[in-house]
Order: sequence, then structure tokens, then C-alpha cells
Amino acid sequence: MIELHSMPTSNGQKVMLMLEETGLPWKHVDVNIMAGDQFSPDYLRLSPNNRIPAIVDPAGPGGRYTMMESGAILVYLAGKTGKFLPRSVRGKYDVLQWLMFQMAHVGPMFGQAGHFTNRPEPVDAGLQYARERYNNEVLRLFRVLDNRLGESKWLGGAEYSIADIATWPWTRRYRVRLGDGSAHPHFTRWFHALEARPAAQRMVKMAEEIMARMTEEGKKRPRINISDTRDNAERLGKATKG
Ligand SMILES: N[C@@H](CCC(=O)N[C@@H](CS)C(=O)NCC(=O)O)C(=O)O
Repeated sequence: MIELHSMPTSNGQKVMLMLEETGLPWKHVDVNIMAGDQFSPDYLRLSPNNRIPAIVDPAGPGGRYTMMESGAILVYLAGKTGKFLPRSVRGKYDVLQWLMFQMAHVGPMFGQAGHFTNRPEPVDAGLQYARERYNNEVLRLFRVLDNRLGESKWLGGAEYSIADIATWPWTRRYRVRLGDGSAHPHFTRWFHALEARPAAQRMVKMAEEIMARMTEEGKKRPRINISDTRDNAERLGKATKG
């Protein structure tokens, strides 16, 4: 059985959705990043970058196989099951382009926009600049998605693929940015088609349950500040004696 070592953030949800779509047997191993579990030596062996998600596949290539990086994990699971990555050469590269687009742009830019929007300090010119930079970028990325989905049923092409699976969890709160979405009709058509999939519905329910359980358990432990990059670097250094 595949173990998903994770927390149901957008990056965690991607892999949960893929596992539900493929029908592979899997279980969630809770890694509470708010409590610092990502710095434990055992977890760092799975994910040297101290980020979730990671997987352990006891029946991987050549035996037990572990992986970090959600995009790579989706490619791996697609290869393992023969699902959600087209076999045709063009079809495969079309999907990989849009998977990379999610990994390089949607995830990091949405993340930065959230970070600067949620900073608690008074808004000076520097903070205002950072907020505008990343929030404008998020709006631009929604335009890219809408344009693409105006010419293609799914992000990677005619078939539902790991590009859609990677991107959808990041867009679940699109209404905060786009309101009713009427200015992005192709995006909303895609969003609701994905939302209607039984695997997506199972994933959302599981994500809520797991997040509630982890939040409750996390209350018993001190929280760390994952936005503090100096603290993160020190924790990694201590854990790895660097
Ligand atoms: N590129 C990585 C990004 C993973 C990532 O940023 N994970 C966040 C949660 S969504 C995390 O583990 N943060 C923990 C920390 O910052 O210490 C992936 O797609 O797997």
C-alpha cells in the first residue's frame, strides 16, 4: 500500500486526488508542518527539502521507492498505473507542459500572494509592492488558464490528465479572486467539471477530515512559524547537522 506522508494543503491534495483517481490502495501518514514534523530525520530522508508531500511505495521500481515533489509524484503514479498521462508522444508533452506550468507558476505565485497578503504588519511601500506584484501575477495566471481552457477541453488536451489533477486544488478558492467567475467562463467550466468527479468529491471530504484531525492533534504541541525562513534554515541545519 502506498503511503502518502503529507498534510492536505493544495500540494497534498494533488496527490490525494491522483491516488483516488487511480484507485491505488493508499493511506495518509500525517506530517504536521505547523508543528515541525517536516524536520524530523525520518521525514527528511523522504523529503530532503523539508516539504510535504512525499510518498513511500513498497512496490516501486527495484523495490521500496520514496519520492518528494508533487509534480514528480504525479508523473510516477501515472507511469505506475498507465493513467492520466497520454501514451502518444505529442499528448504526453502537452500534458507535461501544463504540469510544469502548475509547478513553476500557479503553486509558487499563489503561495507568495497568500504569504504577503496575510502579513500582519502595517502596510508600508515594500509590503504594498509585494502584495501587488504577486496578486497581479495570480490574476494573470487565471487569465492564462482561461485562455488555455478556451481552446482545449482539459489543460493538457482532449483528455483529463495529471495537469488538471495538479492544478485544480490550487484553484479551489477561485471565488476570492474572480467572484462569480463570469469573466473566466472557460476556467469555471473546467473547474465545475472537475468538482463533479467522484474522486474529487472523495478527496475534498477526506482532506477536510484529515485537516480537522491534524489541527486538533496540533493543538497539543507548540507551533512553528513556517513563514520564518531563517528559523526554517536553522531547523534544517540542526536536523542534518549542517
Ligand atoms: N514543489 C513542492 C512544494 C511543496 C510545498 O511547498 N509544501 C509546503 C506545504 S503546501 C510545505 O511543506 N511547507 C513546509 C515548510 O515550509 O516548512 C511540491 O510541489 O511538492
